[in-house]
Amino acid sequence: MPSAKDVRELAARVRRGDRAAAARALSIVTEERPGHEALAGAFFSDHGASHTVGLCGSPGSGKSSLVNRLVTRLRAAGETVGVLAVDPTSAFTGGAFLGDRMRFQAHSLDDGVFMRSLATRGMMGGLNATIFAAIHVLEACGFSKVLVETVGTGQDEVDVAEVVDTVVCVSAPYQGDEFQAMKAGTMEIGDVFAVNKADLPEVERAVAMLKDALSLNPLHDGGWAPRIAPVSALTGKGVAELAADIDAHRAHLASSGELESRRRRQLRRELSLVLSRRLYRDAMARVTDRHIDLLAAKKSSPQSLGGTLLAGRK
Ligand SMILES: Nc1nc2c(ncn2[C@@H]2O[C@H](COP(=O)(O)OP(=O)(O)O)[C@@H](O)[C@H]2O)c(=O)[nH]1
Ligand SMILES: [Mg+2]
Repeated sequence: MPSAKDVRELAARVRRGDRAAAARALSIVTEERPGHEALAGAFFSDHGASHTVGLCGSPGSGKSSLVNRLVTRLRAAGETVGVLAVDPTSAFTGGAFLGDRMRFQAHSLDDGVFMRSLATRGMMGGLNATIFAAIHVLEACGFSKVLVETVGTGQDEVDVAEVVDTVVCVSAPYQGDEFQAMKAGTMEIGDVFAVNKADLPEVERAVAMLKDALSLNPLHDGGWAPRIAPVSALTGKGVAELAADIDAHRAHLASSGELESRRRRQLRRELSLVLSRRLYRDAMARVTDRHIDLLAAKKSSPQSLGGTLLAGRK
């Protein structure tokens, strides 16, 4: 168990921009190693320091390839970028194209970029409760943008829209993704819809279908009309426009007052996750054989005992 002093020192190193310290802090909070709660608590005050952007979509839609391209673009615009990929499959091998791999290598040598794959237990490409602390570590480390790549299955413990400021839904033609998107409820959460692989034919049809589907949706809170961005991570075409749409959404959040409500929603969710874990753990720690005896003898019910245990009574 790290001491309070260890936690303070590690947090201070991360705040000075120390990448090795950030990597260590990320491992502790995402793998829930001893001391993770104290450490996550130490980073909490950095909530809101970065513009957080989630990229979600089916495996194979090209999220990692797009992240690679976006990082290049953001760096050229003077931003620093932290990336968390919750990706059970490809992680950051850099993608299939030679260009992808070269870009990835360039990023790994760049001090203004930090990429970390969180292919940890129980995460099938969806987010879990540790994502908030992981983001705060990168915020503390000073990155102006934090990108979160996640499949977003709709059945995750945590929904990407509860976690980030801007949600980018990534789809690609030929995947039937247009339909999937509508089914999984991503139509409601996307602020920007990136239709990737625009170098392939069929992209126009995919864009038209998305437009149709979106026209049925009311505007988002604060009056934002979701944007559709055809893009090719292969050729780079449309990446600048996609980056501009992401920034336009951020500007809209600030000017409409919606940023504050999204951030409050993030805080509420983060608190609820901490509460549910703690309540469960604390109540379970009070369970003894005597409780099971009561249940076996039908002298109590799990519902009634549950209430007693939650109230802290034995
Ligand atoms: N033609 C084409 N292929 C792409 C494009 N972007 C990604 N791909 C390919 O699609 C596959 C999946 O890409 P990846 O970035 O790993 O997708 P992810 O699973 O969503 O992260 C890889 O073989 C990529 O090379 C694109 O813009 N055009
Ligand atoms: Mg990926």
